[in-house]
Amino acid sequence: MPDVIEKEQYTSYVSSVSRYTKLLSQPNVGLYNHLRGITISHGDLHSLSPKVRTYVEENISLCEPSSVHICDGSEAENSLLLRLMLQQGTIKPLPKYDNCWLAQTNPADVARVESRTFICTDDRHDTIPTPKAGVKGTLGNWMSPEDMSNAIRHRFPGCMRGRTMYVIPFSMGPVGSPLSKIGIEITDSPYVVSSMRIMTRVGVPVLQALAQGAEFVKCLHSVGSPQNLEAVNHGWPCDPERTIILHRPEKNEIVSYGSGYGGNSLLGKKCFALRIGSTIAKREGWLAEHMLILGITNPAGRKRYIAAAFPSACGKTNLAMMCPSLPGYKVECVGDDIAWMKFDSNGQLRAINPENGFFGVAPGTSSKTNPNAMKTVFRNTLFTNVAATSDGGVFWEGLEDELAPGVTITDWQGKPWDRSTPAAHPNSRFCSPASQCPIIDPSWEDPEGVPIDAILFGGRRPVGVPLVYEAYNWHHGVFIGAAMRSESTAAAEHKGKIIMHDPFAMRPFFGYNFGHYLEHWLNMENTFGRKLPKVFHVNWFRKDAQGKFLWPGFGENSRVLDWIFRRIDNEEIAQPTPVGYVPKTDCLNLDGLSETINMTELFSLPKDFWLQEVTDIEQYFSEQVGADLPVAIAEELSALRQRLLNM
Ligand code: OXD
Ligand code: MN
Repeated sequence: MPDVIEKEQYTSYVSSVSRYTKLLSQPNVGLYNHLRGITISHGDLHSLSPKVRTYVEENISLCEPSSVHICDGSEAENSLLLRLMLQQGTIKPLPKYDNCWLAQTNPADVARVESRTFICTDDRHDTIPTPKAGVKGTLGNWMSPEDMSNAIRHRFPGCMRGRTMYVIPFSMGPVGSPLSKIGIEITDSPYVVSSMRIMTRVGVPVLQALAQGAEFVKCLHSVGSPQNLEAVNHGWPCDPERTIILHRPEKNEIVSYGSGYGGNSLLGKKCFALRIGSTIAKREGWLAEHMLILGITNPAGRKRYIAAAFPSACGKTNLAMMCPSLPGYKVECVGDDIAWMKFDSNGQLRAINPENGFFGVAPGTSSKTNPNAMKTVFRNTLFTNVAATSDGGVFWEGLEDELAPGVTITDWQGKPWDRSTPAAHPNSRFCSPASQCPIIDPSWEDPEGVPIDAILFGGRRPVGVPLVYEAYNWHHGVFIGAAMRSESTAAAEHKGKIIMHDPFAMRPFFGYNFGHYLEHWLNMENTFGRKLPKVFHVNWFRKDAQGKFLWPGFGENSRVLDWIFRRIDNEEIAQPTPVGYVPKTDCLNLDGLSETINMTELFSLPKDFWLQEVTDIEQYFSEQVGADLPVAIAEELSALRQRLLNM
């Protein structure tokens, strides 16, 4: 799709960006570069560090764009991109709000595509454990570097012909933090540039760090040039039939082709911060995890930070932005999806949120479930695949009570909504700056990170799994993470509601062999003087025999956080069970709760269920992890079975 922004708009934009021009002299702006007659429409290739320049030039040669735009992350640049996307039909304005936009994707490009996501290493075993003969591995997909090169050769040559290549310098984490890392994303999608500007820190300080020789992760993305032209609809170019997402940990390199959907195209997020991030973390001795980070202050004014891993679309954003119902408690949000955590020299685990925004699931978000998200997302937000209202706003399932009277709804595919199908796609998203969250934590950008005192694992478990339990020790905690299971959701391409194993909520995001990942976690306790966080498992989703939730969830989850807070302080409010410590009778604060809770059912441990759970986990470990399962984890499983048998 050709770019049709007027030349004058570019010229006035470029001349308006004075702070930027200090860094990047402009001899090439509007002129032809020696590389295949490419126009450098913004920025100066020659001012880039040699390493960055080589990377960019190699990809210019490969993708053959007609022009190159080196991004500065400025407002002016973003306005230009928004105008371009409006012209191309990628976005529509949402006049009801301030600077909000709606993108509707090709219906074939709505979620992450795990089956087309690969980690590329010389040795397959570095990437995935060997599954049992005849069993399909589910802990990632491996590809050889040769096949990766072939996959690139079959897709990328000339894929940006007639279009602009954007070069996005970005930082995961506050620029300059010892915990942060830099990336460069090359893309042909203005939607990706605008979204990356929200989700990461883009711009001049990153270019300056690069000019001083900072290392960077290479991220190449193209929406592709579909062979089937019908795949280009509504201004959403993509190539679903040939979509592929490749990671080469050895070279800190990501290559993504064919999809514009965020999880596949905003390469700082899942591809860098989790997959490549976890491999860097393994090498450097830290943890890159699929976790929210929240700060919680108790009525006495003491503050603690907690990280929590739940699978995609299981309420991480809701918990991270919770309004506690328990009087005197305050929750503040550091991040809702990813945590990079490292022990400091005092043995304290510290975490940063490497992201700069929220790419949250819209359906289910409402003033009832997440008032803080509702106060975050109606400014400076790029919505994707939500429904539109006739008064210039958005709609999704869960907002029924907040609809202005008389408005009509257009569904996520642009058709009048007839209520027979969801108005918004179940994986529709908001992409909003984190700084807009009314409860953003004052330390959310602290370069040292925040101190983590507890790690929570959890998922959607309608049956058998109690509201909360605490691990006996670090090994037991790692086992609980390894044994995590959850009902499937819409964030990936899976169909139906099945209970899936999702260890550490990382199953789609491991950058290396899960068995080695478990060793890495277990080894965290091997350095003298470390203060290991306590580990818990939570489940807000248990149902009774009639299918009704046993626990009200949302703000009431503060009661569980209160118990966890007090356990961090070693209060004697826990009793042992076969699965771990649970609250002693009357030690979970239910004061003021309007509904009656069936605590016996909520905390019951049906023996048959749990013995079956142990059998399922054992089968999973043996089929999927095999010889790579650390002995310590197998021992934890046996110990759990023994405790259940003695129950
Ligand atoms: C996400 C996901 O988008 O986990 O955060 O899929
Ligand atoms: Mn996620």
